[in-house]
Amino acid sequence: MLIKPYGDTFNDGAIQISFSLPLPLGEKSKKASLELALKMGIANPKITFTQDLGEDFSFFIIYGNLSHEIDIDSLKISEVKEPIIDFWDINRLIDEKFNRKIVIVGATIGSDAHTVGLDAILSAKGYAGDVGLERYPVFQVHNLGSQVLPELLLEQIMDLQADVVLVSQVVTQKNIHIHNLTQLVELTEGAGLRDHIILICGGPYLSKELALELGYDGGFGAHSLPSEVASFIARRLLEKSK
Ligand code: B12
Repeated sequence: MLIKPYGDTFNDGAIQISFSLPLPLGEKSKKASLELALKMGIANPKITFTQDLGEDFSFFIIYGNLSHEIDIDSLKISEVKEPIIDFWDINRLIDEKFNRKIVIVGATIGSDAHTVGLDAILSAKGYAGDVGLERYPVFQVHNLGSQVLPELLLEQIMDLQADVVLVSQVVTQKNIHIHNLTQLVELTEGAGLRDHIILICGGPYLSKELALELGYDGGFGAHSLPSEVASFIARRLLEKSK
């Protein structure tokens, strides 16, 4: 089945896009924005908003009709969500198996200062009505905050004897997240720790596939819930202890 976005009438392809150009606002940059829209397959492009950003940059919002369509039957979805384990079951299962608290260390690594996502997963308050990992009696959570260099995180992993390490990467400009995440894996491998910890990364532009590719046990993207992460940790811990 072929589908298109729609606005006024079904399958009219109506979309709105926005972008900035490295040109001052003027007739040339307006023409360039329309030409770019046409090249993107947007028919009848109209400029609905412009702004001079100063220093020879300009901003455009363009409305038009997308000519591309997508065959939804050809799409293969590989990310199947793992089932959630109930809060009380997680605490019971871990307590029965390990009879101690599981040490979780979390940080935002590199120069990344975005803490809201990591806090959403770790803090007792949680996210979207879902309690965070600090609320689970079987977890002992150490939230190291933001801008933790991978080398320092490694030290903390060793000092705190972490079972689980959660790292957040929100900034992906110039692939800085790939660099930071790879460095952390290499450091844990170098220290002979990789097989002893569960390493998880998260952030709005991360996926499970990318996480596995980079050598992580799991990866969580936009809108992840603490209960999904807690369930993943519980399942992984139990599998590893078999
Ligand atoms: C708030 C914010 C800031 C605040 C951060 C304050 C703080 N203490 O966190 C401040 C003002 C400091 C900031 C600064 C910058 N920001 Co900013 N920021 C945002 C903003 C508006 C919201 C982010 C947020 O809080 N989301 C809410 C949380 C709950 O969502 P989340 O992060 O996705 O987290 C969820 C999941 O991703 C996941 N998750 C996240 N981490 C983890 C970790 C683990 C282990 C797990 C399991 C799950 C998980 O679970 C969370 C809950 O579902 C976004 C734009 C946007 N609307 O998203 C830009 C945004 C993230 N920022 C951006 C940029 C570029 C910057 C700056 C570079 C800007 C600049 N030129 O100075 C600086 C960078 C500073 C630095 N050194 O990192 C870009 C990033 C683009 C990119 N892909 O690289 C964005 C997307 C804005 C944009 N559209 O350009 N920012």
